[in-house]
Amino acid sequence: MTYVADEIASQPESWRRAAAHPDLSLLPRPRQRVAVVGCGTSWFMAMAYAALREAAGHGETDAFAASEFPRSRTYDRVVAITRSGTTTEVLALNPDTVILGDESSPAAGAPNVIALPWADEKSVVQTRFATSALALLRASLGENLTKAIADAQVALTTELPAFAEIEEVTFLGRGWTVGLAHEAALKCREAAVFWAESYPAMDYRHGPISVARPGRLVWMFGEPPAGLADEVAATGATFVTDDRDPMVQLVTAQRVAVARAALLGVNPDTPQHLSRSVVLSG
Ligand code: F1P
Repeated sequence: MTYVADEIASQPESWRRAAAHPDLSLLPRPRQRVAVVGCGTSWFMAMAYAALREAAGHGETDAFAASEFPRSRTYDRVVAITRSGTTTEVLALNPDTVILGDESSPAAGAPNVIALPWADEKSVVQTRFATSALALLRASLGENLTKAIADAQVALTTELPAFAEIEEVTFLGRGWTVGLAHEAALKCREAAVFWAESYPAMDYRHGPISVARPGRLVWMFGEPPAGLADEVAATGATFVTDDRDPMVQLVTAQRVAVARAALLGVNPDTPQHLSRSVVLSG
């Protein structure tokens, strides 16, 4: 068993704890104008939350890679998602609110800290912390995650689709699931050195569909746009989707990444060229 496999398996219980977090009141209030920032996986969770918060009518919410934050803009609140609490670009923004894994890190000095120490991970690649942060954020918007948590438990042991012959995967999303699609593709690249792309589903038609062909997979998180399944099928690529909660679909994608790593003889706990936290010097 790898660390990452253990962490994937502990997600349902971690989501349950996150959804009942006592510090949800530290998050921005409705109508506040909010920027949510992070790096890598944490940025993709920020994207998902921003889309959900705005769609729920809680106010304008933008997501940025911390390195690309537009400093000329004014926000009521800047929320950072960071597992390590040491990522250089995140700390440079002095966020007022931090959703944090490691409570002993510099980010714990922010004015509002929502800590999920139980969701912190040994792995370099993130699974449990990221999805638990998103579970917390979804709960803060009033979502009931009971069914998603039960379905995630089932998803941990469901037989995986036979992807051994697949040479490439493209993940697609719409609205808040665009961030999940980016995260699923990153998991394949990080954990398995397995090439995967990701796009907003409607934009997939505007170019990326050109590389669809037999032996390649197109995997939609959430409800597909009308006609897309047929358009992909016509290319010979395999179109995959289901009606489970998209965070549950992500659990399956995480397991596929780990299974793919095993198939390729790659250790998902030691991704090449990547460290647990990217700390820049100078
Ligand atoms: C985020 C990050 C990711 C990277 C890897 C390690 O750090 O550096 O960018 O993909 O998973 O973590 P953090 O700010 O959430 O600790």
